[in-house]
Amino acid sequence: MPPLPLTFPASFVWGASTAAYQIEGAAEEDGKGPSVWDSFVRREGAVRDGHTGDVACDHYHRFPQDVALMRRLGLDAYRFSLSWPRVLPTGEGAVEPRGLDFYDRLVDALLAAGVDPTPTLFHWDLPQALEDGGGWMARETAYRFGEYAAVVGARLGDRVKRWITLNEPFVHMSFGYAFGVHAPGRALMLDALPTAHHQLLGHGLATAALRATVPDAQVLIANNCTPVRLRQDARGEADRAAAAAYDALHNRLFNDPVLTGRYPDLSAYGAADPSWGGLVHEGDLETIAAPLDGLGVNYYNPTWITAPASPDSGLPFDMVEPEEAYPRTTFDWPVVPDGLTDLLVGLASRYGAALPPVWITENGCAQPAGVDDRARIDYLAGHVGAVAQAMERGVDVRGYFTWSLLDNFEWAEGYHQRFGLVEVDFATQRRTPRASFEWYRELIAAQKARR
Ligand code: IFM
Repeated sequence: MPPLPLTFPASFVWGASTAAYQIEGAAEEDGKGPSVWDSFVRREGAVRDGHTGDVACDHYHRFPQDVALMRRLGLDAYRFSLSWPRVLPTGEGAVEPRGLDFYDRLVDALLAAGVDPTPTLFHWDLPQALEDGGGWMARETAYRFGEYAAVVGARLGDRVKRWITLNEPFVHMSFGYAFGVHAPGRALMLDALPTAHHQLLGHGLATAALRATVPDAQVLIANNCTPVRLRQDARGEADRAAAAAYDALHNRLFNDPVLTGRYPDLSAYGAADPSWGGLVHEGDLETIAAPLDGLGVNYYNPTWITAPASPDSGLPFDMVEPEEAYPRTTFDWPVVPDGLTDLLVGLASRYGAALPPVWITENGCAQPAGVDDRARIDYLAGHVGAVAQAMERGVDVRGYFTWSLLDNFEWAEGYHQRFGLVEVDFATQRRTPRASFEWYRELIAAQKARR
């Protein structure tokens, strides 16, 4: 076993994350409306082996068992997402009380287990009815999101204090709307850029709604962030420009407006005009930049960039493989813990006083099936250590949520990629804690013993 990392402050929050469509199942139960994922999984070839989230981990029915696992783990907090169409089947209008009741019961069970509920309002399962009206390409969706935030804030806000608005708007824009490999499966390429602005506007409106409905709300956004790296053999001016362009699209497009009230320079993507051709209305950036209590950072690996090899590539960068032989996950993602330290130190240096406390809202790895997951322990130990190093270098990090508590539905990969501290047998729904569960339990217990 790798040594347990250094001591963290007594107030440091240890958590684990999941998302509604990936674990809940009960896709058509208790009045839930269809989401874009319910539709997408039925498209021929969209998801490996035709897997769907119809049942997933059946968490909708088995949540008491899952909360018991969290208690055993000693989690301080649990990050889950609310299914918008479970609460508002068409995304707006009439509330489905049975959907809200489910989250009410979950929140009560978590509190009874000493686990702080940390819901995310949107983790990619947009109500299909809203997608039919344009989805995140339509400005109206942002207003509907603000209204939905007010509904759940009013119901849960007496007990839930830490809220996350969006999960990874970059990934939703690029995979869902630009490449079409995730729901809603639209392949708009650079024409998908409006979905960035509309998600961010929704974030701002939801932040205002939560502040209005939840006394002492702490509001965060969970952005997927990557440190952009250059290979040794590609460090010319054009490579640096390509890296800056990629950084603008993946990181700064979602962090800058929220933290500084400005969009980065997107001229490399044909959006030179600051209003993006009239899409950004007066006052939008003020709404988006409403002060936050924390920045959620989801980190998996760095991205290596060079100048595009072909002038016809359509993008101002190429993604390449690193020259180093890093260990790989079953997703073939390189394992680079020091990328997390670089990322956090880089955020602090870029945003300075504008950076609120940082929360690692996702970090974890896909590993082979089986409970003896030594590679996951190495991954987690390395990354928790990387957080400690960033904190030693002055970055204010308040919590760490590993992805994920359970094996679950990994989007286009179906059930083929396993990220859980707990193995799930999807035929029987049997949960078996892995060696990494025990390792994380001991880590948390040791940190708590020092409190
Ligand atoms: O499973 C996903 C999660 O939904 C969003 N962040 C990355 C995870 C692993 O791919």
